[in-house]
Amino acid sequence: MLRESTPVDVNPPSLRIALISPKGPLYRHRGGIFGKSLRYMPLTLPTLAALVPPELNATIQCFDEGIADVPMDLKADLVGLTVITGTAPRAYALAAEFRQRGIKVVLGGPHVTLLPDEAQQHADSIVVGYAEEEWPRLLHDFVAGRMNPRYQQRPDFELTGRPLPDRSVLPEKRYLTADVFEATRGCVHNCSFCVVPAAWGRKPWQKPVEAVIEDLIRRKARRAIFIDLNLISDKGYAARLFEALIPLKIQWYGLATTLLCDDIPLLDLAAASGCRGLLMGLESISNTALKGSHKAFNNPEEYPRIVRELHKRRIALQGCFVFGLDDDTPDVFQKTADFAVRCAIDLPRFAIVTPFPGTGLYNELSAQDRIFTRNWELYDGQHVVFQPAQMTVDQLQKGTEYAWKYAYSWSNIARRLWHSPTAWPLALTTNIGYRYYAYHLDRFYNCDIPVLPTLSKSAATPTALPERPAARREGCGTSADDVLVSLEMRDS
Ligand code: B12
Ligand code: SF4
Repeated sequence: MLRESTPVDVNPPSLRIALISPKGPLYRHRGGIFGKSLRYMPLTLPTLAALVPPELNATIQCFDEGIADVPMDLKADLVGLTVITGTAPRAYALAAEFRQRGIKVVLGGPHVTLLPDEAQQHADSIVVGYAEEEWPRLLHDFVAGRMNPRYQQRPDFELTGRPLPDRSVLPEKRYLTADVFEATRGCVHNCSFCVVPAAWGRKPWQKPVEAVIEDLIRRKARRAIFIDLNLISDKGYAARLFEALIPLKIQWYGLATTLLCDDIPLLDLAAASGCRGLLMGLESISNTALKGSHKAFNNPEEYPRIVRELHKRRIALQGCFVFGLDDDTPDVFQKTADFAVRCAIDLPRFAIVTPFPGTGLYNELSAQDRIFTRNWELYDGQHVVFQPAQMTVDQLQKGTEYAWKYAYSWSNIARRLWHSPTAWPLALTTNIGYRYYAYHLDRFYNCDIPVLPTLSKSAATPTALPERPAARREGCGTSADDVLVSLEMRDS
């Protein structure tokens, strides 16, 4: 099988596949928040590339629009696009352009899994759910001239026996790190705003621990990022993984729920295995709001202890809060930001709650007719897309901005850092990066990318996009060079 990290013309092989991760307002090579200092290699395209059956003798080109736009003269027999909600307009526009040129288009990813009927209208075929079995099946069918319009993950799907991601399909030098790993998928919880249970159910899938270790050793990784949304979904598996990591003597960063700090032996094991930073979804300091979001296992009274337990073990915390839950009143911003400072959270983050389609929250707000835009580009945790219960759209937007500025004022950075377990220079650099971001939200975040600037105009309006509301800014990100910071996921 031929693999290319940069697109070059080759003699026509039996099958030319192009895999694309389309850009969105946040993740794009110019103007977004993920500059090189924050950009780590995405795993979706390397995972899909590794799944292409060798017997097809395919040429695979991969394009991550976080580092460069897809070239206009792309030549391929089949294009596969990965789609999240925020990138759906761009993905659909690219799909229309390629289809107009006679190239078959396959769509997959979280948004396709959440809204398959919508995605179907923009593709020759879609893959719903995880694609480890269906993508190779689709490719064989394509070559045989009988590709189906839809492939669906089977109920007995497992992550065992899958090939390791092929990171050579992306140019490693364009990323801060390619040492990005995945041990598990899914989550056992059911938080109402979360895409994971909505898209994939509540089963925790696991790669064999040996396969994860093999991947780490093969990469000679010293500092690893685990993208798993909740590494401790299955505590038994987590313990086995952490034990197996100890001999590697690496440092690692990942995501877990606050429940890790209820299990001190597991927390000790995580620390011993090299855990140096965790992202946790604290979400709210209101028990009522947490209960309403089906996340009652978070207890705000415990947050100070959680921070202390982590700091004792030299683990830094990126603590994420969301604003706009129905229990939130206009004083929530000051109270939450104050709380984050008092608790000495290393990196507090504030997002606007987003009702991603398919989630319980979306269904609830939709039934109450409170969603005022379905322009998917705005579904990113940075924009208000629904009518909040106890404040105006503007209060929610501006209040979130205020919380950022408050938490990252010089005096509050100093108060938080006093307790930080991270080496001072790094902790300070990271906080300065966040501070810069907090004070330039408008500049960093806007939806100013044309849906299809590089390709022909004919396909620029394939979707009737809904209106863009005036209220749009905010963001969460930084230019600081810290892998923990780059864990930009909103979960756990
Ligand atoms: C790593 C990650 C990132 C990274 C890298 C993103 C990237 N381009 O890969 C960064 C930090 C940049 C990022 C940013 C954001 N992310 Co993100 N991210 C993830 C995360 C944790 C892992 C993705 C991953 O690599 N998974 C491993 C691969 C192997 O799995 P996969 O992508 O699902 O692919 C499998 C299938 O879906 C399918 N598949 C996927 N694509 C395709 C395409 C084809 C053709 C086929 C056949 C199959 C297929 O096959 C694969 C193998 O089974 C996911 C959560 C999750 N677990 O999915 C969130 C997630 C994708 N992110 C999410 C969000 C909201 C964001 C942000 C908006 C957050 C923010 N406010 O900053 C930004 C937006 C970025 C953008 N593109 O505009 C949401 C998306 C929700 C939605 N409906 O849109 C998710 C699902 C998290 C969540 N629970 O809310 N993210
Ligand atoms: S928010 Fe976190 S804990 Fe809740 S379902 Fe999603 S991944 Fe699981």
